[in-house]
Amino acid sequence: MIIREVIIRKLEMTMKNPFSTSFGTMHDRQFLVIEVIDEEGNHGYGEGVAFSIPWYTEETTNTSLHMIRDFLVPLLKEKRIQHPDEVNGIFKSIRKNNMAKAAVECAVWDCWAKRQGMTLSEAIGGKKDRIDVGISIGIQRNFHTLEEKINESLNSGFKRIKVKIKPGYDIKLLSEIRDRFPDVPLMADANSAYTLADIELLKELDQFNLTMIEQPLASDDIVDHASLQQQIQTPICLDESILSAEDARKAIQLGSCRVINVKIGRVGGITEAKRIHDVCQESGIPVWCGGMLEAGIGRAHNIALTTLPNFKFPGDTAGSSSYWKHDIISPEVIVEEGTITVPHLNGIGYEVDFSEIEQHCIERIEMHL
Ligand code: OSB
Ligand code: MG
Repeated sequence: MIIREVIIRKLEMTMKNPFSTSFGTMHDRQFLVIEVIDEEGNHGYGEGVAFSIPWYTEETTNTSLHMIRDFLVPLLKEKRIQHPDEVNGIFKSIRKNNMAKAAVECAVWDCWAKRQGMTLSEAIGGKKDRIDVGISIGIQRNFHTLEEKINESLNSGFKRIKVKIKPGYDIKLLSEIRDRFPDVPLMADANSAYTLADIELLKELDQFNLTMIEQPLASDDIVDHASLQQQIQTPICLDESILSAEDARKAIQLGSCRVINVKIGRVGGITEAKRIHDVCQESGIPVWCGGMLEAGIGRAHNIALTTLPNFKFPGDTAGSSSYWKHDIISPEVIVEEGTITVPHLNGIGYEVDFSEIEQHCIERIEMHL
């Protein structure tokens, strides 16, 4: 396969509900849609999941666009790609910028799967026909609204609830949740809001029977997390700290976590996500698929990845209607009784809805290789 054309689109879509974490609130979601076209005329799609502000990692929508246009796409020129796993190596000379790399790599995966007449799940080596889904609920105005959101989510069948915590919005909140929902599978995500100086508070989390605590300490740390894990019972799940399979291996060796959240964008693509899956599986560490408030194309890649066997916990892969009035794929991603049925169409398994894409497109770049 040779990629002959790449179309980069920047989109902006308003979120149905603003999403708040320990680092800020998002109302509008900017993201990239990468379309690749091979020499036979097959099309593949990937989503650039960086936010417009660099508060989750250092990348932004615009840094991704720059990397893709000026460095990554030129590396694909005249490359004969036998298998999409090769893209990871083709991009190796460019450091980090994982979300930019993943956007292009995911488009190549989709294109290749379609060319082979396979679903993306089959191309990746996944086996499940349906996946379990949880929901991540952002920081709310007060406990009452959070309680309503949790009730709604449980009524729609989500298999676990994740809440965001931050200093001053933690112990009291979790104890209120546990009073009201004693048995719900519950986890908390701090997005790096604490340090080891908060050790006494972090120890108190053990009383809430959380399935795990996600990324309590610094986004680039695995050393303090190891020391924290020794002092608490609740399993630590790393998100921001794990950017590669090498990071996963080191974190596991140090005892920094007992679970890893895999996000395709954060780790630079599907190939690296599979490697992390495998490293974790060999060490008996379960993984689950995180989310980046994606639109449908990113969501479709997440669903395919989650069909790998060591994805053992429900993912943050809620359906389109949890985020958007209208998604950019058809049909939209639907969650029924807390599960998503893996689509049967080739590639990502959903049609791209160009009328929606055109409505939200604020920049378009066409590159002929
Ligand atoms: O840490 O997993 C995170 C949203 C934005 C930035 C970081 C995170 C999140 C979520 C929501 O938790 C994931 C989703 O529903 O897509
Ligand atoms: Mg997280």
